[in-house]
Amino acid sequence: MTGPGGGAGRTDERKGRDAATPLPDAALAARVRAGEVRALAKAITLVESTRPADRSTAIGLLEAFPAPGSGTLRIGISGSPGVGKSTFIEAFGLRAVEARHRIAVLTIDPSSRLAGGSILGDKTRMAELSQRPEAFIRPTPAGRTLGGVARRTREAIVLCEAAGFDVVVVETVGVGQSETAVAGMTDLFLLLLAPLAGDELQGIKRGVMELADLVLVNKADGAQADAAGRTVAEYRNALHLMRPRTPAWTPTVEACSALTGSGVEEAWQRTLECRAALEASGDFAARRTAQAEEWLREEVEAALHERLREDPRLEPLAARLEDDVRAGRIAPPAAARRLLDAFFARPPSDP
Ligand SMILES: Nc1nc2c(ncn2[C@@H]2O[C@H](COP(=O)(O)OP(=O)(O)O)[C@@H](O)[C@H]2O)c(=O)[nH]1
Ligand SMILES: [Mg+2]
Repeated sequence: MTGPGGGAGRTDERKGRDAATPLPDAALAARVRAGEVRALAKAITLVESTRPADRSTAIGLLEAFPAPGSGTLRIGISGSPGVGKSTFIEAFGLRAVEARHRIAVLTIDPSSRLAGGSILGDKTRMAELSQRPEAFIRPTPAGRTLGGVARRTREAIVLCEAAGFDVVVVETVGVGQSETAVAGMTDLFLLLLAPLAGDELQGIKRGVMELADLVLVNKADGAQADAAGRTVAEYRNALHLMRPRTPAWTPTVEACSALTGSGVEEAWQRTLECRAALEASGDFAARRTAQAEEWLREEVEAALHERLREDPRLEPLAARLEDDVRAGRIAPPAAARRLLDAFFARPPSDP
């Protein structure tokens, strides 16, 4: 698929150029579909771009993949910074590759604004995996808003799948609402925890536990091995009291060590079992449908918001209304209504 020929890609590219209305994204789509990793990286850069002109091209590109991801598995992995997510994904990913999967890893770190730090860290944590031709590792720079990150990550997932990566892992730091966002765009959610120091359950929010299909207590090695065992027991008890996401699958809690590799095979097996159970019950298809619906809703809301914000004809009115709100001359809801009325009375023409 990724062979030097890239034959299919080149043919399509030529076809695209000969067509009456040659689209630059048609060529790119063909190269993505041919599994060209450089084209995939370029496509993801395109969908991440905040330039309005790039957005149109990105949408054109995504139109090539309207029904993404049949036969693929999207795994969300979350946990506190330093719990060992990247180290775990290295071991887990190599196991997936061994089972002849092609794995893409998208890392989101909403806590780091600066590109660089965590990205370099991830590359070194996934040193072996990142060298494998069957793996693709891509850090997602933190956007201005979590919603923005999630939107682009959905698009990156689709592009990875189109390029033939049948396992897509989305790694996110467990802060704020990032777990909920990631659980909403993946099929299966894996929560990584650290061994407990005392008897107290960690400050893990109940809502996050309820999202988890698999819970792994990492760093079950050396001096922390015993604590990890106790932690597993505690979380098993805690999970008993919660309602599982679906009757088809009872979330599992197990210990592992991403560093030594112990428990990683079990985690891979549990992943396959979970997938099989969700597929048999219809939950897998239902989660995919929910992902698409949620994506559509998010996209409508976000795109509407963007258009409103970027419409130059609204600027004078918006500035005036902001002044009026600041001066207490108009109530904010009334000002918002006036702005929206003006926007919808004069819809921006499509470029
Ligand atoms: N002892 C031990 N250390 C680990 C394990 N997994 C990760 N670490 C270490 O924990 C630190 C953070 O790991 P990293 O994978 O970057 O965590 P992330 O922030 O969750 O992605 C690194 O120094 C790892 O070597 C493990 O299973 N056992
Ligand atoms: Mg990491």
